[in-house]
Amino acid sequence: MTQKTLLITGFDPFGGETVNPSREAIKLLPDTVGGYRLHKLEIPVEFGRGAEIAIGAAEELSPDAILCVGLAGGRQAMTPEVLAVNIRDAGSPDNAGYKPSFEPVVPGGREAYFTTLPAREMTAAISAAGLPASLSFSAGVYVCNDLLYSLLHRFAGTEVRVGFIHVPFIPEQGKKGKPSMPLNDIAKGLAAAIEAL
Ligand code: PCA
Repeated sequence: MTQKTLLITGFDPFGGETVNPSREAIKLLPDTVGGYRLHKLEIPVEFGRGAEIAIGAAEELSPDAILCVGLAGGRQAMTPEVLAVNIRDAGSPDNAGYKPSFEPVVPGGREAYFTTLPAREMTAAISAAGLPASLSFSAGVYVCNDLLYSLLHRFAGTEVRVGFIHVPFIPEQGKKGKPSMPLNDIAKGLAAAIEAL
């Protein structure tokens, strides 16, 4: 069996936090999962530049698939994303201080793209691993959506499949009253999702 390649990305901390569970969780994954050789990449929480770094790495690596992971604080489950929209709108500035207000990700680009990874199967696989999962129909309009839209736009019509999973806070972030998931469980859920690709 030939081994496939997966580019998997996690984000830097943002919004005053000191950790981002997405970045920590991908560090815990082994180098090979479900027939995929993993290539891990850390992405800055910056509109445009985050996507450029991911696209540059993908053009060099020619992966079979790209799976991006980000934090969605407040969600209580791991949520594979169904679509990305051509909107940038930030409630607070990104890590470069940029705070767009209803701008396109790609001027003239189509309104939205569906993910090209099997989001429903990934959701089912995470659930089957005994972890909370649900399908999400909005990746928001912040940097995570910017990254997903940009990658889907760049690799549209190619064989490179692209998807995204938002993950909850981890308990160490100390968000009282907000749902969280242990970091190990997030990593286990990601591994289950990759096995479903
Ligand atoms: N979550 C943010 C950006 C980086 C991250 O981990 C988002 O959902 O857009």
